[in-house]
Amino acid sequence: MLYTNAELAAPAIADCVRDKRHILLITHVNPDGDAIGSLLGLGLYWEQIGFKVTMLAPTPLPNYTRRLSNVERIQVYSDEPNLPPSVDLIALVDTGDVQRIARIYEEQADYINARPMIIIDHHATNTGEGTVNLVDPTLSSNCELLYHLLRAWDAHITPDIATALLLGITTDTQSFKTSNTTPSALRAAADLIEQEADRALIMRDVYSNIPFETAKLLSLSLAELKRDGPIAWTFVSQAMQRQTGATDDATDEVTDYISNLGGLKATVLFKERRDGSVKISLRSVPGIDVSAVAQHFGGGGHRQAAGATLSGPLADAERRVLEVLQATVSAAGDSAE
Ligand SMILES: [Mn+2]
Repeated sequence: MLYTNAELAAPAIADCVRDKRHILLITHVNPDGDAIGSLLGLGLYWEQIGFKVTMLAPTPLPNYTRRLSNVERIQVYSDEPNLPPSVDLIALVDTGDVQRIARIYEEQADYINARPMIIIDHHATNTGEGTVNLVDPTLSSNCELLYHLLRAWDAHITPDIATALLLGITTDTQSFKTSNTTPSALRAAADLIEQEADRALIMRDVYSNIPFETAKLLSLSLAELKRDGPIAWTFVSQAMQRQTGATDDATDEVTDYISNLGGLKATVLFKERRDGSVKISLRSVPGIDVSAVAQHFGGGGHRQAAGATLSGPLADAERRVLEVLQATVSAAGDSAE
């Protein structure tokens, strides 16, 4: 059964859970704030009403979730690939399809197929392959969806649950900046703050937590920033990464920074990988579809945020991508904001 609304799904999910004892919650590979918030928000609630709960992420957690209370309860499959035999129900959260749980699905298909599964997700592409499915793509985040589900169940939302759910709404809306920042998302966030969500902890850890090495990398990369009319771009080389000691994900900070510059229609970051290939991260204003540019180079993504991997060297990749991007921006003319 596939539900698209939390109120309608609430009784069916409660029925499915009622006679179970041990629930395994799983989220997607490279978990983000919404994934971790979903594990903790739902996991802590089910624990509170008497279930044994195991929370599992396929790969390690992002740094900014490290100080959430109970986060140490989340097991990382790539560190410890043993699933408890006593589990009698699986719940998949914030995960568009089973491929997104990566190695867990590849190595544990029999284990997973032998158990009933609840799917709770907000990705439009989710086809609802579980025993009971709740997929609402109109919401900002999976944590907002869980918020509505908990409210429909009349659940007691503890401060820890509220903090977990607020984290997901905050990160999936990029701190209430993106177009999915709906009145409903803001109302859910307001209610969670009333339930004593630790908003200050989220803000500090998500936004005021940039490592020193990342800042040094950002400065080197911004020194190379170039502009041609409505397009700006820069690169991160392996030499820059070695020189600063910045981690691999530090380049996200560069992508974010240049995408927030005013007066541009599109930006690209070229990142040289260890094997010499070049990863591109494209961003654009509405009206410029950079996913088409990414697809041209065998990648993909969303209209306003997309990526691909090309063969190097850097200068060669720059020339090839800028040519296609310039054509795309010119074709859009003045219709793009
Ligand atoms: Mn999400």
